[in-house]
Amino acid sequence: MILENIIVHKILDSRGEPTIEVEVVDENLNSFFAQIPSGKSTGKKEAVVLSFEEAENVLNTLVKKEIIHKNFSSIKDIDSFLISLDGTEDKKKVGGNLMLGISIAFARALAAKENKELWQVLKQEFWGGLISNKKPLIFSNLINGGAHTDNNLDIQEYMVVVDPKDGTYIDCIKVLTDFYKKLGDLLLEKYKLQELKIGDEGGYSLDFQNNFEPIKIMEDMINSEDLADSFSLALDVAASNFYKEGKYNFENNLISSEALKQEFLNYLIESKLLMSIEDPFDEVDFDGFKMFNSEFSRAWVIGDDITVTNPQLVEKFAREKLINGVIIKPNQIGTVFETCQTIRAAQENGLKTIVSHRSGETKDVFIIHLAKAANVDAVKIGAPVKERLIKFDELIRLYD
Ligand code: 2PG
Ligand code: MG
Repeated sequence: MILENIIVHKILDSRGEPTIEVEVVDENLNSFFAQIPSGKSTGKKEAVVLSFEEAENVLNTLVKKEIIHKNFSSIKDIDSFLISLDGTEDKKKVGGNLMLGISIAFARALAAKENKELWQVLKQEFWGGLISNKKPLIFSNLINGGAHTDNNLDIQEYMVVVDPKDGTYIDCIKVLTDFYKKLGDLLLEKYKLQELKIGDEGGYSLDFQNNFEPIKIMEDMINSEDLADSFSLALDVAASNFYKEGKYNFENNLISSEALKQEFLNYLIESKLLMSIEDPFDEVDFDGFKMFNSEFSRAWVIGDDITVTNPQLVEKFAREKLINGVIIKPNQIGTVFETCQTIRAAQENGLKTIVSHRSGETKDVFIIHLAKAANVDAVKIGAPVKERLIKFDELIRLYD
């Protein structure tokens, strides 16, 4: 596969922040695009994000002359080339966002050339084309807190987890959307509000009595709507955002890792439907993760900031039993090849895999294709509103 040109465009993400879109042009002068999302609560070891101006400069002065008119036979081929061209640990020279944009747009060009869907090309190259019909669970963030809004919740995300079981996504997304609306009505009434604010990922944002209350409200609603068969609950604590010098600033108290663990233990006792907790501790609080993961076998203990979609870190923390599941975000690592390597490392080490959006999203549906190709356990895609709907629609198109 030979590229004739690569162009970078400046676009806005769902938060209205600038991000990049990469366009690659193939031998027949057809264009293929990739839009790159951005995170607000980021892990310290994520690939470096270049501004549009920096990305444009490095593309025109370095990357283009090395890549254009060269033949690349696979995604791994072009990604390995980009990785060595960059030559840094954190991809600061070429930029994780620019590299990922080229990588995804190239994969789309390859799929078009082979007359295949994007997910088929990914599956063929990284999973040997094995057929499977596993339908991922949907993690949908309905109440926002932490860095994604300005209410009093320390915990960043309160998600419902929807299991499509043997049904279609179109049906279960309809049930999810109704649930989301009813939850909004309930919150308006309960707190006597005129309107509800919305956080970065489309979830409701208001003040609560404490960090457990949203879990309780959603659990009661799942039970009263008779949905406990297919709905459960998950949290993304994103604990790095309230960790300072060895303590957690939780509900306005500075508490230890042990005390925070106790808090989550209580949640798991009081909520029968809570099944997954992401980033319960700071990304350097390895003891916290280890204690939690060994004591609470009932819950998925998910790494995100601690693993940053890095295959070595995922393997290390899986072996040391710090986590039993992992978030996969392509822009944390910066290439499709490494993202797929990370998923494979997770699968080989028996971890649950959740392919995830970012809080600053775009129209790009790459993660849904990745989820299908890799046969992952879950997709995390925010509330069923606004820009996030595009990903729900792609789920319906690819699976139903
Ligand atoms: C997270 C994500 C997505 P951000 O922490 O898991 O929900 O947020 O993109 O801000 O890192
Ligand atoms: Mg997270």
